Amino acid sequence: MKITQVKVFVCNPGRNFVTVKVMTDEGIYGIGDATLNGREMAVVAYLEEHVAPCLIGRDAHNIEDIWQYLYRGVYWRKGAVNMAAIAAIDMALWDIKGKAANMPVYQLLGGRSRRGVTLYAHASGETIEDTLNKTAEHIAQGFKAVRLQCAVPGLNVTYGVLGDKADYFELQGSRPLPPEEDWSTQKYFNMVVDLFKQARERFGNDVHLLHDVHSRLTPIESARLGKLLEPYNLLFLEDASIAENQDSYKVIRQHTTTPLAIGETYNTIWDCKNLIQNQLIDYIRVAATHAGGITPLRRIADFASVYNVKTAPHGAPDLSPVCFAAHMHLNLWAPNFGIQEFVGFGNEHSKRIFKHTVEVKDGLANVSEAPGLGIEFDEEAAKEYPYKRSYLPVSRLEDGTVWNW
Ligand code: KDG
Ligand code: MG
Repeated sequence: MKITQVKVFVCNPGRNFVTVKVMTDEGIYGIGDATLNGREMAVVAYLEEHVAPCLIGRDAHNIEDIWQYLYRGVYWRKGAVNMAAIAAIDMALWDIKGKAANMPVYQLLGGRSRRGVTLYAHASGETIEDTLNKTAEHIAQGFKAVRLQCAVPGLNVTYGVLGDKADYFELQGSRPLPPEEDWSTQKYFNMVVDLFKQARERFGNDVHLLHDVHSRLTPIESARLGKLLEPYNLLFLEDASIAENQDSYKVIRQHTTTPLAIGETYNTIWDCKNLIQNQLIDYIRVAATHAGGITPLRRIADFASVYNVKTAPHGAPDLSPVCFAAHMHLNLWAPNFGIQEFVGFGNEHSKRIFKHTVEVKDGLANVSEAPGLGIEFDEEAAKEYPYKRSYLPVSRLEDGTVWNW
């Protein structure tokens, strides 16, 4: 089965998405996600100029060989742009193989390890009360796990908290240059411990609670936060500190038993190797779109299982429904799957373009038995929503220093 064409699409039904369609001479095609938030067009150019020409005529069944060829053959290994491009091709090839075999991808990976995929929902509020009310709504819908984020009083905006500023944060195209946000660790600490104290008082101990620090703390600050949150029994504390220096997580780990999660910005197994093998984390959050596709995520999951580290794939709104479908198949298979982040399936515009087959009931997600990834991409509908340049925000301390250490 020969690859005949690689098509690349960019659309913005509320967020920019880069989607790849790999065509073959047998009429079967596959779909992949190559979205890199804030740098979308770099991936488009990389795919069109440098990846697509190398694939024409290759056997679409040789997923592993094509992955190795693109990863090792390039000389300039790794990198977010490169790995997002490889990821999309890899997902599309798994989609093709599933369609050729007439099986969903999870069957090709080794079959089902669980009844369904446990999700965690997002509750983000302008005040603690607002956040807790949103948490209550998710619990009422049947979710067993909720991530709590709350605006920090005294800061202009708080990263990851949409609140009533949904247009500003959620709908891309309103950020043609990076917005700048204040950060104060002191003000954040004043809020965050109270948030979880009140959450446990209101919801008891059965529901799983999670929190994302978005890497705003130094390692010793993270250690302190982990300790302060111990009484509230989090499922995990995410991205407490940046771990470019992977050893820095030893500082956090030696002080707290709050479980730690990291990995959404990682591109390869090498980025998380020390964290996993030294058991400095409990959950690895690599995404299929940013770490090179299904093939390397399977490898990372197996490696992590040796060290009792679970998988918890990134599931923010800037990962397209194609990536979510890829995660669903990995999650159904991986023996050491932990939990999947879930923010819904996008707005009505997005649903016109991406026709997925995932079902969510009582906080548990399942795919249909459709072959491949079980998702369709409507090229014509996508054309109605053109790309809009858009950036993620930059964080500064109150004295103006660029932050996010
Ligand atoms: O593009 C950046 C977002 O994906 C990220 O900020 C979301 O941290 C995030 C999460 O855990 O969903
Ligand atoms: Mg995160």
